[in-house]
Amino acid sequence: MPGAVCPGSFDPLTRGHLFVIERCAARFSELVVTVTINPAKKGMFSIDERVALIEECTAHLPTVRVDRWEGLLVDYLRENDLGTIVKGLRSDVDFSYEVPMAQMNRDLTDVETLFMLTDPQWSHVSSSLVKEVARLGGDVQPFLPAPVFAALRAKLDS
Ligand code: COD
Repeated sequence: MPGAVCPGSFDPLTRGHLFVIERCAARFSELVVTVTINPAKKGMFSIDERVALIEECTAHLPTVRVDRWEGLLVDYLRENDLGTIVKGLRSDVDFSYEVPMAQMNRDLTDVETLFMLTDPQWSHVSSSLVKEVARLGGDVQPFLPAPVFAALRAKLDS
């Protein structure tokens, strides 16, 4: 299959995200993990930090590269000659949120969105929940790749 894009805020990358990236990487000739920039939303991690962490955590995946994008996702696909969007699904809640975007993206440029079910052990894991639990002193190490956990600890300790 030709290349695909796996978009997200990744603030920060979790082991749920990584599960989806690893499985998609094995199924496409090229997978671009793209951090989408929303100027109205200030995250915990800067865009540079998110990109660097994803690069470190996907270094073992030769078909994966990491990029960033501000604007419509379908324009990113067009500019980079990519034909497919891949998204992780945790539950029917994700499904309800994702379907209108997938339909809108198909209306805009006929791009397809494929969904990859997450592993059940990550179905309750989100970047925002991990950050909230960590801020309140809970142990989030199981949910994060090691470099991300270290970066989160460093932020909370500074
Ligand atoms: N397991 C598996 N998948 C997961 C997990 C997990 N534990 N956690 C999250 N995911 C999936 C999400 O379902 C999502 O598909 C993806 O990973 C990214 O998640 P987040 O939380 O990092 O990022 P979001 O949901 O904030 O990203 C939304 C987008 C940035 C992809 C979307 O808003 C977008 O496409 N924006 C670009 C602008 C645009 O084109 N807008 C019009 C859309 S029609």
